Amino acid sequence: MLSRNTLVILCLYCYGFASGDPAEQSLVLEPDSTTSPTAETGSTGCGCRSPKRSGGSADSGREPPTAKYSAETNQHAPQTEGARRPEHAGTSGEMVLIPAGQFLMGTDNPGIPQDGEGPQRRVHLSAFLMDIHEVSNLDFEKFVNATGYVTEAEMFGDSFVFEGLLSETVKSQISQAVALAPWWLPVKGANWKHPEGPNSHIVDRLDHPVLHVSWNDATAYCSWAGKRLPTEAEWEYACRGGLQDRLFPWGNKLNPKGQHYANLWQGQFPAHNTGEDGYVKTSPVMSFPVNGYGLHNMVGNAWEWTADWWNVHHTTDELHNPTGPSTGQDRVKKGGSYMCHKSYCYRYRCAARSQNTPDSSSSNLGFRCVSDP
Ligand SMILES: [Ca+2]
Ligand SMILES: [Ca+2]
Repeated sequence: MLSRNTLVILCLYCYGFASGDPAEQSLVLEPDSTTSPTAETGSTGCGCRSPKRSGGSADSGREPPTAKYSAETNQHAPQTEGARRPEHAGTSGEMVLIPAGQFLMGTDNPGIPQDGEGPQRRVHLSAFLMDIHEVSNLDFEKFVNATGYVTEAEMFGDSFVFEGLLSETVKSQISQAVALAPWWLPVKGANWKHPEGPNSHIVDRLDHPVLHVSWNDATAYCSWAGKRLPTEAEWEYACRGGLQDRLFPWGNKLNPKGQHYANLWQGQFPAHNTGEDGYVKTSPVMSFPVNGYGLHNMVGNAWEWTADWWNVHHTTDELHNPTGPSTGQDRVKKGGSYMCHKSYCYRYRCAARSQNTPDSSSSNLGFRCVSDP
């Protein structure tokens, strides 16, 4: 049986978190060894200090999609498209070929240096296939129906949920919180089928990313589907969509021509999310414009597990198909989520990264799979 009560990272939504077996659950905050307190300029103490770059430099020159992505247009968008198109939502769902090539992984201008975003180094990759969207609730439901799989959150009996998603009734039943990230609450009965606890359901969001899945759960799903989790290098290469040295999958401007390209947080975190991009929670996995490789939501919406162990020190040697450290305690996750705001968690960049223990789960963490062609 896996033990996951060993780690609760300093800033849960930025870094990682774990809840323990109810019988022995104790949320213990540990100093984040990867974070230098002196590097903090914000008040969060979570390693999410404001980045050095404004992200306003020249964009890629790639033609932006013509559709305007805003709260208004997204509310009228076919938000159940993924759920109504089983060819995209099942385990035989659409994948896209990511061509073999080389790219510059990481950055020499890290927004969050202690995360090990740098140094920039050249990486060569073989071609691979990647899911065009995050694994949806409907995808995961097919897996569970076919195999009887029980997720770790279900076995442990709880998972972490962002306070802003919870009803007053649920919140009133919770006495624990995480001191330095009080917006994360351990909710009994929260799991992929009940994202905000027992009284919540996924029936109205089958085309949204599955949440509350651990790295172990994600690995099990991908294996069942004849796929695997992407390495961090594969994920980042795919995120960049063929562009070189850009912040985001579409370029350097967060909102080109005033349009939203990802499901992030607008407003003041954690008190107020304006939902200017159309969503205050997750969005359908097929929402927002695709990047140059045809991939949706590589940044934002749900964080995505990768196969690699976490490490913040990287060689500058040119590597071919790197698979990360051979051992570790945490696994790498990429892309940020709908909870990311520049002031607290500037991690919705391709070079950004964070980590969780492999048995952790939460209301903003999902995954997608890759396979070899
Ligand atoms: Ca949003
Ligand atoms: Ca994502």
